[in-house]
Amino acid sequence: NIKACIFDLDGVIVDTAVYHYKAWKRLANSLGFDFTEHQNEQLKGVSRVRSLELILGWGGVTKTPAEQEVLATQKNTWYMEMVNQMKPDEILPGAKEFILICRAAGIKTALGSASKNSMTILDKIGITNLFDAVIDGNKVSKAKPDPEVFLQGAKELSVEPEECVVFEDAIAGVEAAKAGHMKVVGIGQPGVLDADLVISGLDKMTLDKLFKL
Ligand code: B16
Ligand code: MG
Repeated sequence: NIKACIFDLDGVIVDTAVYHYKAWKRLANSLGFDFTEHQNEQLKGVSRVRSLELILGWGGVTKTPAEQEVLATQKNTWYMEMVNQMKPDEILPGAKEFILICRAAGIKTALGSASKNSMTILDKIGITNLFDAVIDGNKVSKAKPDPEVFLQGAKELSVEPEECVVFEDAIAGVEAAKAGHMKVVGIGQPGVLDADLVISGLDKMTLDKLFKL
C-alpha cells in the first residue's frame, strides 16, 4: 500500500549534474589535471566531501583536511554561480507533472537528496511548495548508500518505509532505498540500475505503474 513518493533531486528532477561536472572540472584543472565524463558518473549521488576525495585521488593529489575544505568551498562557489541562474524551465520533463499527480491522488511527496543546496535549487525552479518534507545533505550525517536520508523522509511524512517509493538515478541511491526496505524506481538506462522498475524519466511514470510496484 503506497502512501508516499520520495524523489532524489539531481538526475531525477533537474540535471544539475552538468553544473557539478563543470565546477569540479574547473577545480581539477586549477590543480593541473583533468578527469573524464565517464569518471564523473561516479560522483552522482555522492556527497561533496567524498566527491573531492575521489577527484583528488584521480589526479594523484594529496591535500590536508584544511586545504580540502577550501577546495570544496571554491567548487561550491562556482557551482552556485550556475545554480543561481537556474529557471523553472530546467525541471526535467514530466517531473513536476508526476509530483502533482501524486499529490492529487493523496500520496505524500518528499525530497531525498545528498545536496546541501537543495532548497536553493527548489526555489530557483519554483517547486518548493510541492513537497511535504525536504531531507537533504544538511539534515543527514550518513551519505547514500546509507538509507538515512530516505528513512528520515518516511519518518517526517509519518509513513512506514515499506509504504514508500523512491525515485533515484544513482547506483548509491538505489542501494540506499533498498537498504531502507523501500520500493525503488530507477531513472536512467535499463541494465545499469538494479531497481524494481527502470524508466528513462518521470515523463514515463504513471500512477498505474506506481501501484503495480
Ligand atoms: P552539494 P542528489 C547529489 O545530489 C549529486 O548527485 C552529487 O553529485 C553531489 O555531489 C551531491 O548532491 C552533493 O551536492 O555539493 O550541492 O551539497 O542526486 O542526491 O540530489
Ligand atoms: Mg541523483
